[in-house]
Amino acid sequence: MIFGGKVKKTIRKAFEAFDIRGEFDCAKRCGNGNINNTYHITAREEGVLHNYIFQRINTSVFTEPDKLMHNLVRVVDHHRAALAKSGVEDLDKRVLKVFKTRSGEHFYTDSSGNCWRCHLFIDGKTHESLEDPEKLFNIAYAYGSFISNMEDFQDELHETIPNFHDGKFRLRQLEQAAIENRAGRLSSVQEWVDFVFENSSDLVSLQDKIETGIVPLRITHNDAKINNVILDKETGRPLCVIDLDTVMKGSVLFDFGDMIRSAANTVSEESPEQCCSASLDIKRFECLLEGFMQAGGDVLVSSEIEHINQAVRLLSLMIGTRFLTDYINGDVYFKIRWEDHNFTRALNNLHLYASIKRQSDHIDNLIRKYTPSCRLV
Ligand code: GN1
Ligand code: MG
Repeated sequence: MIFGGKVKKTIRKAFEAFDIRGEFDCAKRCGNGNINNTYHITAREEGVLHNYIFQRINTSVFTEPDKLMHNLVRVVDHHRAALAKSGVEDLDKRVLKVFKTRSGEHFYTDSSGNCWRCHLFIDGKTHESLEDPEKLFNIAYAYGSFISNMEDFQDELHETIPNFHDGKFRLRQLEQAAIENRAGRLSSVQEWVDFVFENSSDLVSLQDKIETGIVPLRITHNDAKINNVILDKETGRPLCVIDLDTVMKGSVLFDFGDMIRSAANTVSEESPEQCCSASLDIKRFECLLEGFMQAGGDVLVSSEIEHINQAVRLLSLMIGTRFLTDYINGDVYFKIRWEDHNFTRALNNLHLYASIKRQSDHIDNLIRKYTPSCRLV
């Protein structure tokens, strides 16, 4: 979608605040984020086109954009240095290049209080759903490499969203939403609220393991969805991991689980028609497991490997719970495009969760297949 009028004016103003090349040409909405708004902007300079990504940060969700940008810049600098050291040449395609404003900040606040950031556009392809084994492997390889690259990261990162992947917290949020029933929708979704509570041990147990130190924390991506890896348009090789807003302390299991729930589901999270048939495609699971282990397996410790299966259950149930909670609350967190959108997303992930549970033995066998025997407990 190309914009005119007021939106264009606002974006143009944001563009002019940044220390970047070219004269503003046009802005198109892009990406499918549930939180921030993303625009592809082209600018002209003596017949040459420059391409940028502008994002309006959702400050109801990311309440401290300065801390968010602090994290982002540290993380991209670290990745850039690591890639340069290993001889990678096309660095601007392999890691986000973040621009500053003319006054030297990493984000710009406009007159309405909106926060904007800008980075170089990477010409590649992202996917919402894939069956191609090689591309799935590549996406997982990118996330495995991300974890492995962050192993020697020394800086402290801010917690951009507290309790983000804390299953106990997400359960309490659902409980609170059900008590308040603010949008009057509870009775229509009661059976699914009951479903989450019947399965609540899967929301709680990994968090217990984290709290008792059995499962370690490290720096993780925390939004390892299928569409957050840019692949090369021609070759399908992984170029760049994007959407670094929630890179902070977490468990690698969150990333693995998020990757599986978003990339091995037979139905897209956004699909209203087939959400009841959402299920785990074990073939896609295997490609993803192989790619992730190949790139990141060496840095995983036994207690992480031991809980992979649990993590796959946790992340599908947790996001299903988050969508259900938001639906009951009247859609206050995730952007929606139709009335029952959040319920669709919840149903989709809760059906996926049920399917993951049914295939637990199969999942365990595959985890054993791709884990070096010395790491199995
Ligand atoms: C949100 O906006 P997007 O798609 O990058 C959410 C993730 C969810 C995802 C569900 C900050 O991410 O946690 O997994 O939607 N991000 C935030 O598709 O809440
Ligand atoms: Mg995100």
